[in-house]
Amino acid sequence: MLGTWNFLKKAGGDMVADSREIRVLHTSDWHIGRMLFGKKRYKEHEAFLKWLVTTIREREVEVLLVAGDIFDTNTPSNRAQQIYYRFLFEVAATGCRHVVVTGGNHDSPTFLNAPRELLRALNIYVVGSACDDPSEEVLVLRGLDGEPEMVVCAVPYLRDRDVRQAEAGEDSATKQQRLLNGIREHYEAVAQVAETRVTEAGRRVPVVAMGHLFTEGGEVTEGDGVRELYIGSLAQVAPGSFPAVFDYVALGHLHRAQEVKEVAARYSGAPLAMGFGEANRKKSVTLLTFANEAATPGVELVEVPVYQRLARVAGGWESISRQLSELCRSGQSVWLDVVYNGSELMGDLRERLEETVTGSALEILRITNTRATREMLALSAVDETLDILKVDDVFERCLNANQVLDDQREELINTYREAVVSLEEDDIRAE
Ligand SMILES: [Mn+2]
Repeated sequence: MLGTWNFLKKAGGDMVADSREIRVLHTSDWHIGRMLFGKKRYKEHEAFLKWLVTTIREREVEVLLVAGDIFDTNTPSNRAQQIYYRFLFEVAATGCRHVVVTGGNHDSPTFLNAPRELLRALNIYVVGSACDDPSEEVLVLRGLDGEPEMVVCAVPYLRDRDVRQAEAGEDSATKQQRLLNGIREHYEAVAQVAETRVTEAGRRVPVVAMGHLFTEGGEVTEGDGVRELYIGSLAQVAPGSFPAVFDYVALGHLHRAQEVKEVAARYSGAPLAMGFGEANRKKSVTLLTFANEAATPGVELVEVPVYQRLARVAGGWESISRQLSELCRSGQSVWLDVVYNGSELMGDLRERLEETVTGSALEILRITNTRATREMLALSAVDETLDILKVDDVFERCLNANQVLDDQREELINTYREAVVSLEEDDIRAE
């Protein structure tokens, strides 16, 4: 189906100037291939992308922007790849004329970029990683008549090495400040190219930038896979860093849908709940309408259906068993996170829970027995939780709880630190 603008343009020349309108759908953070406590989520991704194709058709979307974290890992499984390519194939058959995909911190830039020439033939543009020449990130989208209809600055996740020269001996605050300066300069460079493209177009066309980054004041949720990355980090971009030429900035990286204060920028949020902390949060994609000469687009959040219900059940045993019975009666398939925090020390918690849900559509993915954890770690204060302890503290509590002798500790601590460092390196590689 043709978009309004093109339809009218075909219908009669005079109407064009007053009726130009372009509909853009902004989404991000699909994380195809992501698991939740060992459960695969392919079915949810398939259902979401099927729904997305239908939504693109029904809402007559002309431009689709996917702002990073298409995949959950830099080595997507065959099934994850199949889901992605099938979606691109299906979307290419709709009225959506342009698809822009940028890399996120979870994506492999080389993996995303590999088929870019082929995808280009389907009007799918892929920018997996930052380009040396900023003009390569600036796309001029053209209507069916060949005239420019929108300029997109397809900026992917900017890695340290993309924007900053490492210098010996710099401390972490300096390093982060340089990274932020580098990000700002990168956006200024693409904005400059975008302005030139608008001038060349000879009339006002919307300029939309993309990004995969953390802006100051952004909100994250426990267990959503983002918060943990930024503990103790200063690497948050000030919203004022975005050049004024951008009519809208389509962001990814934060998994909660939100607007950025002071500027026309939004996070579309992840379409699936990323963890149990998001169990009751509504998920959406962002539908933008750029009408006539108006600089700021109309924004509508289109709610994504829930394909797998998640629930967190917390409390003492009485409360947990009551909540579970209610969920059982609903007959719905529910994945559960059970947090036992009753006063009674319950050694057979797992058995009791399994017994309660047997034969129902409920499935328990995680059980936390805070009482037992507290005892094991010998937490000194009642309000001391794992969240506020550093990794080294946790291990020290563990050594204490197991009454490990002093002369054995040094070697154990060293081994533990090696394990932690290698995990962190895996995370860096996963970026
Ligand atoms: Mn993400």
